[in-house]
Amino acid sequence: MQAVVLAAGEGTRIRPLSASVPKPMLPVADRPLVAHTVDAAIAAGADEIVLVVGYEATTVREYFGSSYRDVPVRYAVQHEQAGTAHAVNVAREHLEGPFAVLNGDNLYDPAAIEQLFDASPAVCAVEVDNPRQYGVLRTDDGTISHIVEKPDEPPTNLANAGAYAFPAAAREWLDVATSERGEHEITDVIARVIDEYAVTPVTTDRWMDVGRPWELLEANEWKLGELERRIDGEVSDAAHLEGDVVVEEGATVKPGAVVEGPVLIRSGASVGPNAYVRGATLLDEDTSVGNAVEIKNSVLSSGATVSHLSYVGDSVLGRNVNFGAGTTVANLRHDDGDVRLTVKGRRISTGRRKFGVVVGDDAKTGINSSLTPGLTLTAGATTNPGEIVERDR
Ligand code: TTP
Repeated sequence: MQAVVLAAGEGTRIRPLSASVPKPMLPVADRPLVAHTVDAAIAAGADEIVLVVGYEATTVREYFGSSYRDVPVRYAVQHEQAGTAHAVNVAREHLEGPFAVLNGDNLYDPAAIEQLFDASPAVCAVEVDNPRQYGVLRTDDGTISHIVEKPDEPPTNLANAGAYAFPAAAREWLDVATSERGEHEITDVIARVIDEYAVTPVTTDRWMDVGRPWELLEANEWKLGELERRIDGEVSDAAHLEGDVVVEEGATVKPGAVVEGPVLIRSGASVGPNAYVRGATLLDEDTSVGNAVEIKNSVLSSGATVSHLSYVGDSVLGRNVNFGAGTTVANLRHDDGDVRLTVKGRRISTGRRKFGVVVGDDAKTGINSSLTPGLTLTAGATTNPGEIVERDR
């Protein structure tokens, strides 16, 4: 079966992390988010991957090339984000038989994708507490009888988990009308498939839609939690590694460092003397953690540097970010309330009591900067030495 993977979105809600990297290419453990989706499709038996790309498409093309894990990869370019059905429709010329469609910014349980392929035609479903925010499915006698997008009165709490196995005939049903939201939505394609076929719901317990910065942290918590201890890099005898820690070849851990898994230290990364790194933390390629720095439950994207005597907790740092010595991130509010973050100009709750900061690529902090919980620094932003930074910049 061919698998169409939707990776054309910019990820406006995850700005500034998507300033120059499309959301599907943001790091989740040892690979980009979308590579987890592609890997799940390949493990389920996909014989060809069709990637729908748009925003910053080159990054996606460079990663996957024309063949990935010996499976051919083709590309379809969506020039404007006109909706999920529109995205699949631009891949139409590549489709030759039954096909699957997966969201490139969702994390799936690979076992569920395998079941989905086996049960085709089928739709992946997940039980949620807040069905009003999703496409909601109704089932009768073990098949899906109805799908409705973001209903005021959801018929069930079974949400569409953004993974579908369609019959070949669906290729002709992709050109759907514009919805009330002004998009060509895949929900309307699914509705047609439900009308014409018995469509199986494949329920999954574990699924994530990565839309906002803290969800990238949560995606890493999930995938780093699956690590198994492996030490291929250079670790000092005087360092202490506990639990599921992976040190890739070409990474170094200096004397006195304490690393408590799950932690992934990727190739070219270095953990300085007396540093304390604790889970779930990703130190991506060529990152540098200085002397006596503490990093907790955070993502340091490739090339990021945190200089000596700094603290970073529950935060996401973009590529080549540079924290000056003594930079301290606060990740807890005095009132113990959930930390709020700016998403598309609005302050919204992360739902997390502990959350630090989101820092765009190439931003730099001056020495002894103090950063308050829920702060966003845009790509290339700077702070002054000794500054207390309470407002986004
Ligand atoms: P969304 O999360 O709705 O859009 P997005 O990824 O651009 O993020 P944001 O809302 O923060 O701007 O998209 C769901 C999936 O479908 C995602 O994998 C991107 C993909 N998509 C396309 O490929 N083309 C489209 O026209 C749309 C709307 C989505």
